[in-house]
Amino acid sequence: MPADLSVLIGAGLMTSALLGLTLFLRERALRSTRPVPPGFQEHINLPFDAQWTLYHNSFSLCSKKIRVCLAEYGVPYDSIVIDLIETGRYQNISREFLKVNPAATVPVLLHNGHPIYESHEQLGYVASTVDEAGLLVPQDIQLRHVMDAWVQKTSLLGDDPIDSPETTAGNAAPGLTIPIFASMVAKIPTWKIVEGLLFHRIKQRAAFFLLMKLAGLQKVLSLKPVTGILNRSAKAMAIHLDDLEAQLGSSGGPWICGDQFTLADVGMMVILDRLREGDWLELLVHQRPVLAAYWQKLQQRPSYQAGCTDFAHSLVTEATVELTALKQTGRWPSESPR
Ligand SMILES: N[C@@H](CCC(=O)N[C@@H](CS)C(=O)NCC(=O)O)C(=O)O
Repeated sequence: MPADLSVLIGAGLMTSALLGLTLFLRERALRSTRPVPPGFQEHINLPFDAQWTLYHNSFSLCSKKIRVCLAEYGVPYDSIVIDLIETGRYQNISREFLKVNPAATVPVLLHNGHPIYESHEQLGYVASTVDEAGLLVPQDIQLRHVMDAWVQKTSLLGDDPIDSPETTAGNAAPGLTIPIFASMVAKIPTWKIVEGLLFHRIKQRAAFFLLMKLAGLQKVLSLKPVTGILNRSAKAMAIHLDDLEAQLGSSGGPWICGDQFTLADVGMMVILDRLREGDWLELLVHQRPVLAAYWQKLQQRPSYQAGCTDFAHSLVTEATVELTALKQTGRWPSESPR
């Protein structure tokens, strides 16, 4: 090859690489992410058409919680569905959504254009705004403390959802969701997951999804670190559910605070629904009779349909079928987490 041609090719490659890097850095700057403070953000004004706007995902646990809450109150809202990687694409790290939540998570509730971050904060905010009559919030101060404690116990707290399942039942749920994630992500193209590695604030989340995609469901379920997380999360969840069984017994039921359905039951409903989706009910719920009866009653509430089943995602439905089949053929779980 003539010397001046190879110089030309080299220069062309260098220019393309520099152009690629510039475009990547520009895009990364436009999609910069950061943690956000919890609660109502009075100083932030976002475009809105209705008094309440909900940015949410059909599968996300925290999104279900606020949908159920709004349904209980009969509060109408503008619904904006945001995809997460498990439901098809990283829409939560798009430039548009990062203007709504620079932390790149759902749900985000807007009240007259002001965002409220963190789903447990959203429950409290909605109640304090629309619930003068105390429909979902006990008037009795002792019961109010019980409710607050259980809203906390059903919350998903912190940045690493898998790290501390002992903290709350909400934090024990993501670990138990891994099998569903693995099944869902098998149907998502790899390049879409790689987008998360480039732009997601928490790279290990994207890296974990890529690992699940590359390994496949059955392999994922046999990996030692994964079985470790599953066992630890299931053990922690079993303890949270023992507490709940005891609370339902001492309150006299049918709800956590006795005869009043409260925000605490909203939080618990979606966790139990997650256990249904992951085919964990037999192991964790059916053997606790009071809890099993409670779960039956929860499913009869119209808000369960409005917040959970009306949003059933086909990839989740398929995942549940797949996991049930794996269990029935004895291929999973290899050991009982209890
Ligand atoms: N503590 C937050 C948790 C928010 C959160 O982590 N949401 C998940 C779905 S449940 C999410 O948006 N994940 C997207 C991602 O990490 O890419 C809350 O309660 O709102």
